[in-house]
Amino acid sequence: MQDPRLLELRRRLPQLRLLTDPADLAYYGQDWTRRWTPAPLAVALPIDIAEVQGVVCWANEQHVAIVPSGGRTGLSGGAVAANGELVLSLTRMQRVLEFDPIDRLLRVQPGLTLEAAQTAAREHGLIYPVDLGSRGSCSIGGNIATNAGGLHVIRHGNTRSWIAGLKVVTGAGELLDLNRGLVKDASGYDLRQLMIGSEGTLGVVVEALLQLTAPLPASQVMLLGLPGVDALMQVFDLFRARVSLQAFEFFSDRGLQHVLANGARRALDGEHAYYVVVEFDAALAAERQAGEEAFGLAQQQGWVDDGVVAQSAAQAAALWRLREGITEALAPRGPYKTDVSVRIGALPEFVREVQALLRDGFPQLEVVWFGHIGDGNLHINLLPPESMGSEAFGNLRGEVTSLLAAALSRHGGSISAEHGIGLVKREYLSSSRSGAEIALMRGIRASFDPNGVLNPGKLFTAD
Ligand code: S2G
Ligand code: ZN
Repeated sequence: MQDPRLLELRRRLPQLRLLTDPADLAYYGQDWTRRWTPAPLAVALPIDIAEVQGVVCWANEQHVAIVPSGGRTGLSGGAVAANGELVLSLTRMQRVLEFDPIDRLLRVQPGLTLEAAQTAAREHGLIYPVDLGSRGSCSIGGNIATNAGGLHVIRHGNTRSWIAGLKVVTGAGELLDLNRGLVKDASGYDLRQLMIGSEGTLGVVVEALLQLTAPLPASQVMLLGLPGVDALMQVFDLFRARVSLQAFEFFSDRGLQHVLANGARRALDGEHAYYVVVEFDAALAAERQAGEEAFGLAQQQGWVDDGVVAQSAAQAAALWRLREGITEALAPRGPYKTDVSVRIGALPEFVREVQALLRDGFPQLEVVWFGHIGDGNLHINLLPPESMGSEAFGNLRGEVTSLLAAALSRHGGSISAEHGIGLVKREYLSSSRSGAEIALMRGIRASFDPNGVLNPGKLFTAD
């Protein structure tokens, strides 16, 4: 460790764990995007808020960029350190600090995994209702930085609905204690909400107050096979009107084929254009009956060709694996992943339009559709043919994204629904946000991080 800047950091914070071993730099310098060669200056693993503040103050004086880092499960490059930044990993700060039974608040450190937070909530007979497939490795701090959504947004909303308070260290090194668990506070701008989804560019999350809630009632899970995209919306509208939805997730037959090839068991005979996993409240016999009536009505209308109702928790889990297993099943093919949103009502027209554009423009790419119908959020994953080299596919990625961005602009949609902008989509930010909005966002960023040390190059093009 000869870099004088690191020697200065070591002098200031003699207890700070600081890694410079090449293997550590590689491990901590990347997230799930795998498109950039990790090349951080070093990795700092603070143990408390004081060390975080010390590192940020050092970074301002030494003009070193910082990449805040949690579980590094991001899909937009938000936690990538490829330009000599210092990775500020919060993984050593992963304790549950306190539970308040009256406010039903869990005070946690940012490095706590989502799964550990869910477990801690259950120990108090409550739930923390955000849920993602990456629950075992994603961190609460990272969920907050990207306003993570996941599988139950239709019932519980995104992460921002469940953060009752936040402690953050700003880019200037100030410690802010935001909202402090208040249900109501009309004393000016809600800086807590501004922080949520800011992708580590406004502040480093160093503590969070998670709002817990009563567990969901017993549920029923169905897998339905649908003939086409219009049926998707008809079935969604029908079930939404008749049962209390907990989740409504869809995937295309191509998605199912990959999950089956990856070892999942087929649950429905025949081939269907789309599949839906629908989960709804079913504690009462009347609720179960309403679900079965909805299923029967959808079949009568020709919106559902076939379906299966899970008869046990194990079978429900097996049906969910068909949806949750898509990311893992596609990973070996190095897909180009997208995460777009349009208004729910615009989905059928948007899907048809983009399907035609992709079919006509990129017939060589395999297209897998899946996502969260109830949130208007689609994950279109594009797989290159085995014969296509990474450079050729890289060029196509840009063309596909430009096509998608133009289609989204026509539908008033967003280039990023839940994964964030990070590095992957910063060139396309203007397809979803106006010049005036981007200028205001840059101004806000300059207020919280006057020297631009926090995650420079993320969210915005050249700072
Ligand atoms: C999902 C996970 C990441 C992906 O499964 O809902 O957000 O696009 C995605 O594979
Ligand atoms: Zn998703």
